[in-house]
Amino acid sequence: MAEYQTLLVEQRGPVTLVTLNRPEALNALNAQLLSDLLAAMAVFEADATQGCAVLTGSAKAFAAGADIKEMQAQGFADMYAHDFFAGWDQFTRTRKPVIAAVGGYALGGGCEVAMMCDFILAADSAKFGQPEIKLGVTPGMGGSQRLARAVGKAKAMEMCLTGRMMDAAEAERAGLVSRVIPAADLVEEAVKTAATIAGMAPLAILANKEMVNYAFETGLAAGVQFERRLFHGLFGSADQKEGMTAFVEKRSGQWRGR
Ligand code: CO8
Repeated sequence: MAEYQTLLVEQRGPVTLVTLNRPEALNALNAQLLSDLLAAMAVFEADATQGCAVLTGSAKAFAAGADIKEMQAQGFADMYAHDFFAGWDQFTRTRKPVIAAVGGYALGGGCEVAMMCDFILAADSAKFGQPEIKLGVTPGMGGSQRLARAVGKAKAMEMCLTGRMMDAAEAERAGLVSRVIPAADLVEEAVKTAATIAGMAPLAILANKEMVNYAFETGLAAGVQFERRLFHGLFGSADQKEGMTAFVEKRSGQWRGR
């Protein structure tokens, strides 16, 4: 496996486990971390043995935000000319599923990266927040948009305007996270969930992810049409024949990814 300055990456069977590893800065997101993560995601995407990834941090922090020390001295011209952090858009274009396993702080950019993943599993210790207002700025990696879509206007607005944190139980009630897990079991449960996904037919994994994401990009009628066309398309795959035949024959499907 490749070595990264800011990440630990391991393969657990069909699951790529990516651990953010800047403990000295509570996994604050800097340019090196973005570059490492995009490189690790490219390897994950290209490896046909890997079906799902888990992105996690430490018990104390998933990530405490974008690196404030890296941004502190930058002016508008620097940020705009270099389109600061636009590379994170590339992370959201990962076609295979990525689960965020969040323990401890997911603040600012940390919360935003968790929301860029396909769903969030939270440790009971997790804390989510968009505290940028306390720094005189706003979310800058999609937080205002994804949080509002996830939890609705009232909570998103309150969190952005006050910077207050949401604990795991509130985040689950609000729909920000899919499940809350005892902190000690978080990573194992996330890897187990990822392995379940990775055991599905590869084309169906891509199609399911693509169509659920489409729900956030378009209106209902266009979304339903998009879903139906992808559904129809899968009837051109060997794995649809295999999956339905396996059901009738009362056995597990043997997927070919085509
Ligand atoms: N950036 C840089 N360093 C950080 C960050 C950060 N976001 N968070 C923590 N650290 C560092 C601290 O400076 C400290 O370093 P040192 O030991 O050298 O002083 C070390 O990590 C440990 O942190 P603390 O001592 O503060 O630990 P505590 O347990 O006392 O507190 C907290 C933990 C509450 C998480 C606290 O560290 C904190 O409030 N961190 C900042 C949270 C924050 O404001 N996040 C938002 C950042 S802005 C942002 O994310 C904008 C995203 C959009 C950018 C997109 C541009 C297009």
